[in-house]
Amino acid sequence: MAAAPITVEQRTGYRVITLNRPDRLNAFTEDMHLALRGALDEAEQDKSCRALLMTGAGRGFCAGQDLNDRLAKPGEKIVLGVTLEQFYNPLVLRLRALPFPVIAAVNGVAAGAGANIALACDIVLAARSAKFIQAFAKIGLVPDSGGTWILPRLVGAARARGLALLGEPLPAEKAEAWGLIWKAVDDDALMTEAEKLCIHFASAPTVGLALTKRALDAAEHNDLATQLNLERDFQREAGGSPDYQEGVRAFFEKRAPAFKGRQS
Ligand code: LHQ
Repeated sequence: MAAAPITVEQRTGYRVITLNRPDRLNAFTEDMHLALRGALDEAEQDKSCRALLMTGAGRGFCAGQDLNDRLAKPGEKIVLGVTLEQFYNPLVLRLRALPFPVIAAVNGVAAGAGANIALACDIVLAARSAKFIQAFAKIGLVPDSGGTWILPRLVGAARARGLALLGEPLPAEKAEAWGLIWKAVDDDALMTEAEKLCIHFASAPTVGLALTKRALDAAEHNDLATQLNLERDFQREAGGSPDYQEGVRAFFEKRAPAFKGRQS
């Protein structure tokens, strides 16, 4: 029997999803997409889940689309747009919209859609030996899974163009220096550092953090006046949450807050 394309571990307050096709550097197949979609549904439905950690099994994070799955046989026409519409586009939007922080622990190479799915996560940690490759340029494709949207926003126009048009590997430390990712860490510290973040988020004021994610995404297309109005509305909502009351009380009582997160 073939191994499951992803594994899911439930920890206290968070879940770990591991892409699990190590012999193909965790390249995506339809089965993997469907399994991941199901795992994200379950994480979102579980109100005790307050963070998600995504990583890859073996030496790679994800090599993007499994090219065997999308190879046209003679006389056959493969319409790649359909694959994006059915699988990659909803996945990227879903990761951004999840009501808790999503952490990518990039343990090795992240190429093609694999790189851009990592970059769609809220906080990207990478092992020092990992690299990010906009591999599309090497096979006649266009950066997808949000690559053309997120790259210029993270690293600026000049670097985005260089990365997208050349498809050269960008090592983790340079990715950090360029602002593409949050941090590069020693390989053997990657999972501990990523788990530390999840443990932090597992007792954080999740409702406020979810609103923060939405506000930052909305800021990508709003003008200042619209964004100020959105901040006002979200602050009203956050300010009405039990976690805000608890945060302020704990501050004055000089103790650690006991936030309830999504269950409050
Ligand atoms: C793979 C793959 C792979 C299958 C490594 N597929 N087997 C969306 C919508 C629809 C269609 C098209 O695409 C998209 C989005 C995309 O993601 S397009 C971009 C697809 N990805 C790529 O073009 C990357 C292809 N892979 C590579 O360039 C290299 O494998 C990298 C640079 C990632 C890693 O290089 P190495 O560390 O030297 O490893 P390797 O090349 O030896 O790979 C290990 C094995 O994994 C190998 O199989 P083998 O049987 O020889 O051991 C590869 O064939 C297999 N593999 N990526 N995407």
